[in-house]
Amino acid sequence: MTMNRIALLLTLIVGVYLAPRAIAADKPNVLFIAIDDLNDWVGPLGGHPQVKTPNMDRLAARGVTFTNAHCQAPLCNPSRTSILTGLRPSTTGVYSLGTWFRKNDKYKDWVTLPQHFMANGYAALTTGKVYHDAFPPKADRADGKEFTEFGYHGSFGPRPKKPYVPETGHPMVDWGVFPERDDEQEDYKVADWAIAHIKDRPKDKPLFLSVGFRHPHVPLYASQKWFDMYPLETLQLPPMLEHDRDDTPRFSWYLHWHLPEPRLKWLQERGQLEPMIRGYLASVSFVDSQVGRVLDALDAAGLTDNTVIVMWSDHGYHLGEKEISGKNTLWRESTRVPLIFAGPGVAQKGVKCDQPAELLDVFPTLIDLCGLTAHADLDGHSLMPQLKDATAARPWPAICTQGPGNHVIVTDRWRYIRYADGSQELYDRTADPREWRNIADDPKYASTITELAAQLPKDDTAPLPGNKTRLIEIVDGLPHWEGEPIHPNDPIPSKFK
Ligand SMILES: [Ca+2]
Repeated sequence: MTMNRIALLLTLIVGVYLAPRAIAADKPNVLFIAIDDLNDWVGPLGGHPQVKTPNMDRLAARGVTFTNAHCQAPLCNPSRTSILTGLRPSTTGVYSLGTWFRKNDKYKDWVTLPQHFMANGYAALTTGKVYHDAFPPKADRADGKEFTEFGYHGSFGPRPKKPYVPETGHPMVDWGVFPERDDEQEDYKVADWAIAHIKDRPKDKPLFLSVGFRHPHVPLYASQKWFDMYPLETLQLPPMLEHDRDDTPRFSWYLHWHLPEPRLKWLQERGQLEPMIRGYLASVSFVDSQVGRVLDALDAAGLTDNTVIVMWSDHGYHLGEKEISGKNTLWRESTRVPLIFAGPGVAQKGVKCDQPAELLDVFPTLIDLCGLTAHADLDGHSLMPQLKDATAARPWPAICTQGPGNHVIVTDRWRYIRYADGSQELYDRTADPREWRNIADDPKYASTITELAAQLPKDDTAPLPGNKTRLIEIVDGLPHWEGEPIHPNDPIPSKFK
């Protein structure tokens, strides 16, 4: 080997070792805020006229809020897996609570969103519930593998000795004033960890900090001051249509067969609808205050101008609409989520974008905003055109999936649902914004349905082996709930009525 060749080789080797740091030095930090079960009841989306979220409001004022953004699954694990892998549930086969996507051989070495940041020279820190609580599995939690560092994980809590509403039959499905002080809340401790690591961040690398809050997931506990913001006497209920489910296919009811969340009738009969809604609003305002503490820490560290912020929720939540509470549906209340971007590269301030958007889009959008290397085969699309011009058309619909073969396609005008048994719903979002009238059987819309159905995901990957919790699928022509067949004349569980 000539001296020239040796010199060239040395240059290449040194270049490879120095490159990530050199490239990363001018990159923005990222604050990735995940919220659990937060529907559109936030100031920027106006889903409830009384909700108070001053911190989300100030974040929205600094960037772009997507008003027609949808999760990829109306349930924690598949939704979070989807945003962090950039792949649909129908691509990975992760539809339920108990499955880790790396059990799919095709994706065992898949580079996730935090790993892609790590590969681009970032320190990827995480605290709270970002993946679903059981994941990554303990064996994969070594620092440097899925994240550079795992911080305070926390849990749902604290909880009173006895539930306030024991008749729900599930200790988590509860609401009331607890604990006495905010700093006793697990979410407060998660915010504390994030704040400490913003102050004491790595000096040689940009920061990707993911922070996952658990409120307003049940149980709906917050201290007194948050409940005081929503007096029962003046509390407004969301608009609801009586017998709203009468024009929906029976298959749609199977999606939340035997779930612990009470139905509207159950709540009304016990005088618990208003207290539950109040608990939800109080929990939203509490979690907003924790978002605010983290935003304040960024300001205090002088990092706000150099930090891309994305705030999202894993899915929505029904509070009486369509006669139920909870998630696990393909209806609007379950799939619509807050999605807000702010920071360098987001030129528009306080702007709303009504184009359909998906949580899947976060991965490619962050790649563009931070100038990372490309990542092949992501299912989403960068929202950079909409961050530059909120009126820029996004040609793709938003698609949410609940179990194999059940999807909703959301466009600017339509919401089309097709279930695994072939039954359908169609709503005209312009004429019927609350989505109360299923017009799928009207022959007038046959060609509309054909066009929308052509956009259904091409893959319907079979569910990965593992826990079937919360999974609905068709086996041998019959709907199965958590692996057990439901016969067409099975009685509806009493809590469902
Ligand atoms: Ca959730």
